[in-house]
Amino acid sequence: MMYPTIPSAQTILLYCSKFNITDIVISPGSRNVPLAIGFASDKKFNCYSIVDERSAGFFALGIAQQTKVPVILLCTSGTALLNYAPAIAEAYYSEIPLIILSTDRPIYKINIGDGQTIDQNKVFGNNILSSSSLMQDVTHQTQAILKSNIQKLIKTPLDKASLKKQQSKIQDFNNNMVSSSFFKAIQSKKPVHINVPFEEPLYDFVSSPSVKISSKSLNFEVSDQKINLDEFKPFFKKQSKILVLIGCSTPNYLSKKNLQILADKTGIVVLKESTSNLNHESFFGNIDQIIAPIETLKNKEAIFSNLKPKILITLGGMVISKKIKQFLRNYPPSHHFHIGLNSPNDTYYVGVKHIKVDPNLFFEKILLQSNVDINYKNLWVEFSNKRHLLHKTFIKKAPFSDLIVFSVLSSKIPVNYQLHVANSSPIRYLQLFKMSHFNSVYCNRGTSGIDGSTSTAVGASIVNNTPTLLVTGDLSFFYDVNGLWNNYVNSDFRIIVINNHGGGIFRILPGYKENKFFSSFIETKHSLSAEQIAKMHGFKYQNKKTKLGLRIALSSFFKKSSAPKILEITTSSKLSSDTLKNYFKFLSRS
Ligand SMILES: Cc1ncc(C[n+]2csc(CCOP(=O)(O)OP(=O)(O)O)c2C)c(N)n1
Repeated sequence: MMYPTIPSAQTILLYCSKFNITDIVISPGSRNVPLAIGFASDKKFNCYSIVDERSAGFFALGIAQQTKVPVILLCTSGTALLNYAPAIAEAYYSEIPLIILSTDRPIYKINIGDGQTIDQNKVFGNNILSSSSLMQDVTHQTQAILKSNIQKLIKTPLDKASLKKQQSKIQDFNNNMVSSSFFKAIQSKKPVHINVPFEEPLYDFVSSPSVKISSKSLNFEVSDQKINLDEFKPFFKKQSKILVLIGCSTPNYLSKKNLQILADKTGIVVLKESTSNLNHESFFGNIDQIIAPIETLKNKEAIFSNLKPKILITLGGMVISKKIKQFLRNYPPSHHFHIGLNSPNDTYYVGVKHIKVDPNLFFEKILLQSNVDINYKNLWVEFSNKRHLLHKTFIKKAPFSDLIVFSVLSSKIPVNYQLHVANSSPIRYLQLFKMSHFNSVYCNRGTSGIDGSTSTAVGASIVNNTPTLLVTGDLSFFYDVNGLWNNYVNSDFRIIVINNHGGGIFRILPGYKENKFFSSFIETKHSLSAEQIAKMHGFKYQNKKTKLGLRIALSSFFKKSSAPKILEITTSSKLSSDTLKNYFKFLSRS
């Protein structure tokens, strides 16, 4: 192992070892050489090299999304750091832990005309859990510091003993800052930023560290005991309409036993989304399919009032369906409890109460003994069954369009694949199909960006144990094409690009009206294809334009191959939006 001679660089490396943070995504530069080579020279670190920092940010997010352990992002000084911003915001709102290490010039070289410098402090504003800067070591290049010393980094007059004392204070400060930032990222599952100033030379290394970090171990245990669950029991005593809504979550968020309890407890209505990753056939998985048609009915007030829950329980993260948000805002529950260690959102404006415990504990101690109105679920079943039959009838006759692409995909994606879906219409279309056999669906819903889906999927694919499929729209795909510019795309990686030549979502969002500016500035129509990109990055490529063609392509698409594959499906955005509108009209039939 090569330890940089700079004490603060050693400190970071030692704390990474101590906290077992081993995935390191490095973007090239000069200022970050001490850390980049320090990490790369130690076998315990898995180092990944990615040039484009925007892509590197999402790649790291993909890894941490799977492992739930912070991933280090390391970059040089200047604008490099700013390119992490989209991934950091996504990580912050999706509660995924990242540790951003930006290396910097010493403070006396900033804003004086030195190259590649910006003010790197707190650049992510409020979209990050914490931002801090380490103190510059005064024993490294003492003479260079003294030459400027405007900021009085070194107190003079100076002798050996005083320098040692000053450095010891700096070491304590840095130990504290690094360990507390790491602790926050691990504990809160959110991103943190540490800015680290280094003076040159940057290429000096030794074989063992000279700094000492604190040997104190930190307690990461979350104490459930502090929460008195009994105080919530009265809410669940009276016969109640209870609705559980599961947002973005992971497959094992609830134990199998509790999932079964939730399904069997007659009367509790469970709504889930594609990204909930908690499945049971008695859960309602196609929220928009149930709710959207009701909105057009004459007696919608009466129906929605009956479907309105008394108690809303939310689990997991972000909810995708706009329809459920509208419904619960217009017909608010009396109580909203958010269960789990992640942050609650007062999405429905009723004053969410956060029960910060492992959901399994809540289910065993409270929900098992709750008193549920058994007719409530029957009402949901009635609506759901009816819409499902209409859905099937419509799909049989519908023309080849984005909706039909998802209908075919929903039954053809092998269960052993991990599925990553881009924003925004792909994930919304997917929600219309029963995917209850599928337990591994991910989408960047923290901030719903189209800027990092490919990079995230590639990052996730290198740590999950299954093959990975990314389903994306054309704009999202072209936006994040640098997600393929790295050496980590496995041969079993698959991409399906649904190319409707622009942002098809804008034709299906409520309020859309065609006008002469729409095509250029909103839909951003284009005639690009993924073919040359596939060629450039060594992917096998096919393009299909019909349902039969798609079926034929899918029959071999998932088979093992020596290279990754892209399947581009060309659809018409006008026909697709018309078909979706007709679909919801058809579902509204009484
Ligand atoms: C970084 C970012 N910029 C802009 C948007 C707004 N936006 C949402 S969806 C979308 C279009 C996506 O188009 P495409 O990927 O082709 O999928 P389609 O809607 O056609 O299915 C845009 C621009 C966003 N979500 N994120």
